[in-house]
Amino acid sequence: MAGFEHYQVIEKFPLKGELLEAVPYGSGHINDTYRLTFREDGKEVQYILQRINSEIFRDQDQLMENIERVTSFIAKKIRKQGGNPDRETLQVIHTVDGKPYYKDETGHGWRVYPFITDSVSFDMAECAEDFKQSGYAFGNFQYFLADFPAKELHETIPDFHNTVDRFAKFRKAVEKDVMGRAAQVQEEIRFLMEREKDCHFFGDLLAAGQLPLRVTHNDTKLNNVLFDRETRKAICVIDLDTVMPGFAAHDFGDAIRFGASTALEDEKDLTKVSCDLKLFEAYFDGFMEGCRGALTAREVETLPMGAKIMTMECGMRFLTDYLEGDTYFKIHYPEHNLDRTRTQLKLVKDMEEKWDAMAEIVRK
Ligand code: ADP
Ligand code: GN1
Ligand code: MG
Repeated sequence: MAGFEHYQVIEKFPLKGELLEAVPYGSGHINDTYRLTFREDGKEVQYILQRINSEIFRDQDQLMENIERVTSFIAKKIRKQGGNPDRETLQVIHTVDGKPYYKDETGHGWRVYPFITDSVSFDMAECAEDFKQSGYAFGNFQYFLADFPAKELHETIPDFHNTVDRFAKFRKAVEKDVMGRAAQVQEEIRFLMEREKDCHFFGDLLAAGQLPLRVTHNDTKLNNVLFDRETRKAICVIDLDTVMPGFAAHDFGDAIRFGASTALEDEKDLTKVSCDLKLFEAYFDGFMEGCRGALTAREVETLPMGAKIMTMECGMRFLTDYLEGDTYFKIHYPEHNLDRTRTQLKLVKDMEEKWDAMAEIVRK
């Protein structure tokens, strides 16, 4: 099959039948994802095969342990509610040796999930109702995990949403300027430097005992939720690599950053990029419904700040990667990370201008 060469990996998993197709799938920035189609007893059966990014996820045993624990915990809750765990949560398919993933000779981990059939994911919200659905799914995800023993989860990427630490790494990248790109992005650097104090917001509240740590998803982009193709209901939260203790407002905020934007994350025409308050409100409603009253009043109050800080942090991460020579996020052309940076900074500016309206939506 054109572009696919990992046949020896497939053999490590108990997948039966004739392989009809293996194609790259989805638009994630981190892992290499393939959709496999087999013909088994006259029926077509599909799977997701993923090469886990071993540069980013250093301890893949711990990573897969987290995912198995979280998915089996969620599956029990789904069953109790009369739902269908085959459709509403990911489930890890073990290797023929009974392991949760296969490590190849180069140290890369590979895992297989059943493909959730008749599902789609979106890189942009097509309507407020879809986005509200995804808010419900992520709120519900948090609700399901509210009594999960958070301390037993491994930190798969240390300091993942520690914005103060992200800022320090960004500053270092500017100082080192290994690619000689800093001169070209002075405006973007200044924009972020002027907002350094915002980076402390959540850490300070935690230290003051004003916010709880919860089990959060930490990567709540719209394309990390699968929708039923027919009913357009959000069915399953995916991409569980970063499930760790965190703040509810970070999960809310990262979703707003990506899904309430009126343009794609890498749109070049910045006049198209803004934060749509109707989408913001729809997500808020869905998220609150999904959380089922679990959030404290203080947490709810911090949700708009979660949106601003997650957007700023993501812009900072894209710019750091651009300055460091594009070693973290997958890029499809040389200035991809710079285009992504610019949309995020435009969104931060737009959120600052719409601040009162955002605060009013969560106050009501
Ligand atoms: P990344 O970390 O690179 O973002 P994801 O786990 O999010 O990887 O997978 C990339 C894309 O593959 C998703 O956005 C989704 O479209 C699709 N996908 C992942 N897992 C499944 C699954 N079990 N069933 C159907 N589609 C899936
Ligand atoms: C990455 O894996 P993916 O594409 O869903 C990244 C997120 C960023 C996002 C920006 C593990 O998410 O943190 O917010 O790109 N995931 C990781 O689009 O770094
Ligand atoms: Mg993803």
